[in-house]
Amino acid sequence: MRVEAAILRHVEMPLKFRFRTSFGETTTKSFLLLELLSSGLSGWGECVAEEGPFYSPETVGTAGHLLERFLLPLVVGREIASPGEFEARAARVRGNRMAKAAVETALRDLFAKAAGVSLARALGGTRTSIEVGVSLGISPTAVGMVENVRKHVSEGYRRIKLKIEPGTDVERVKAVREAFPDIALTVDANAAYTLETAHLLRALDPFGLDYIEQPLHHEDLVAHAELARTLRTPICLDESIRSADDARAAITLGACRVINVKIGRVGGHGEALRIHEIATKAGVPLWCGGMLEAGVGRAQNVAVASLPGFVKPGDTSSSSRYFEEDIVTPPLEATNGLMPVPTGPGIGVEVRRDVLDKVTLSRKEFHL
Ligand code: NPQ
Ligand code: MG
Repeated sequence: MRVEAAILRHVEMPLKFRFRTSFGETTTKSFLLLELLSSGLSGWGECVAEEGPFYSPETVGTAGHLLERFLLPLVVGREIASPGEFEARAARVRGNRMAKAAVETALRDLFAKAAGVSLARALGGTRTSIEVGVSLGISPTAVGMVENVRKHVSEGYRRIKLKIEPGTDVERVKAVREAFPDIALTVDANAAYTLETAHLLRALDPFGLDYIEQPLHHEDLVAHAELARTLRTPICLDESIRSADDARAAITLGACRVINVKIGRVGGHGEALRIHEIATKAGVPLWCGGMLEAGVGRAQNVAVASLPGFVKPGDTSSSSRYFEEDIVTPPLEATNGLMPVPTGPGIGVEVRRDVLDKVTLSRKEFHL
């Protein structure tokens, strides 16, 4: 097919809550939204890079630069036979995976729409609904944390993940576990610990966590392997896994027993599928992470999470938890911790252009 034009929007949406992690706090979601046009169809990709380089080195600004200068010229005004052909053309661009994923996911949506199939099925997804959990930010008090957990347990979410940082970690986990002895509970450190502070992580072993997510520095697989030998709780890697090669290395080293897949972090669905193959063969369970996505990115997540290797509840909770009004319809909503996988063509949800216009800060069009 021929991609006739691209529209790149910078969008900002207020969040319904303050989200605090070990690396910072946010109250708005700012992101790039890419629309690729071909023969009357629109393919949509949401770039998950944030304003600041704190979760990942990429930002809204760097991704905009990469898209405009290096990535969109690889597709706009050109024939392209498959999303894989974009990956091949973009292979000489190093890193910048979130920027690449914006194009790759938009192409996946476009090709699935052209074929009249859902993106979930085009990727090899088999589930009709996916199990979802929630990721809860660090609250000022243990009591507040327990109340937040209570709310989401009562809504039926299948797993509760607590963001943690050194100092409040053991107290918070202990309080939540005592209030809810039987829930599936995990923690996410976003790389806030070192081997020197790892005794705090070992102190979490008695609480029966399903896993500890990304405890150590994102570039240190060997340290994670070392930590794993002193912990009973499995380690799940998020930031450290940027590619299928990283996944293979981490599994081989014993650095993790669970992997969080984020499409943006790994550069698109193609790389996510390769991680899926490696992890499935190795018996490593996967789940789909989240980046506080609006409707387009959330639908892209639901599609990949419908693959058979995604066996643990992911972070793709209801859109209405995050936003008063989402940019897609129907909104992606979980009931009793189950999110239905859309069956319509492509991502299976429609972009609401009236809502999108209200939250668009700027817009650029690209033609040949
Ligand atoms: C994680 N997400 O798994 C991330 C990190 C994260 C849902 O826990 C703005 C945009 C703020 C994306 C904060 C969840 C963010 C963000 C944290 C992603 O590690
Ligand atoms: Mg994480």
